[in-house]
Amino acid sequence: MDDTTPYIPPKVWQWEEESESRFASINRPVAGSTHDKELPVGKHPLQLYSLATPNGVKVTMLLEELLAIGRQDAEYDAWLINIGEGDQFGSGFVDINPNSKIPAMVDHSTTPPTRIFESAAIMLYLAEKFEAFVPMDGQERAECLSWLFWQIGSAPYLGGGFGHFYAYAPQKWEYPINRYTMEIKRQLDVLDRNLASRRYLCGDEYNIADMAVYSWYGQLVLTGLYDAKEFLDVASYTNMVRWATEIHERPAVKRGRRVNRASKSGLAERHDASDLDALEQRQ
Ligand SMILES: N[C@@H](CCC(=O)N[C@@H](CS)C(=O)NCC(=O)O)C(=O)O
Repeated sequence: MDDTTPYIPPKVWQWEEESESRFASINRPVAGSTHDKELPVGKHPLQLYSLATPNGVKVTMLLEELLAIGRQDAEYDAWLINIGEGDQFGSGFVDINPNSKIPAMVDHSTTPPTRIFESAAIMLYLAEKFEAFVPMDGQERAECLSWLFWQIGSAPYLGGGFGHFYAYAPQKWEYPINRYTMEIKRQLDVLDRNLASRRYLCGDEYNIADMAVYSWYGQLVLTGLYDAKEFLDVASYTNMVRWATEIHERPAVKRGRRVNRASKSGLAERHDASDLDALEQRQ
């Protein structure tokens, strides 16, 4: 691509395989599987196929929170789906998520087993199954679902928009960076204003909406997702920082963030609570 020549779109777009993008090996304009690969199945009813990105972490946070309140039937196997290697296009994964994105889950406690994809759908499924971390009726439930769906609608501007152009695109282009920075700062202000009078997003109770929003926006302001803390002046969103810090310190959140993370501080796969206990003892 030559930046000095303005791009004139052709009448019909044609796919030219990219070479410069970080995502060149996984970007395709078609759906479906690229190769045959069965998914492994472990000993627990809940089988999670995921990676410790913000979309993956919100589900492992919830599973660890359920275990922390004593729901032993929330024990799960978590298998690593390496999206950089194209595991999301294996036939077994596409069977449980035709959209080829992590996270995806299968609940083998039902006959036939239930497949669930889309992180918020998985969270709602689990929260309803275990009757925890989601209000079951009334205004509280409406508020929780509003913030949960807000996250799903808003985060693509953060990840696919701001994060892509600020951190991953081959060059820093002012137009998209300005456009998405404006939107992300507006979203941070939405959260900050809501949290000015509330301990958690929906009031006094911590629920799946907090987990989902924390995994993107909390990690953005605390851990420096996209290395943009200074650029976005995240410290100025003081209510957000207070809320995110409280969630960040929860033991179950710390455990959930380590699952499906192929690094020294994490576990590529998790098959038992003792896997995380052993990792915590080592560190
Ligand atoms: N709306 C989906 C988004 C999932 C998603 O975008 N997952 C990314 C990782 S964070 C992925 O699997 N990307 C692989 C690809 O695009 O091929 C959800 O919330 O589950």
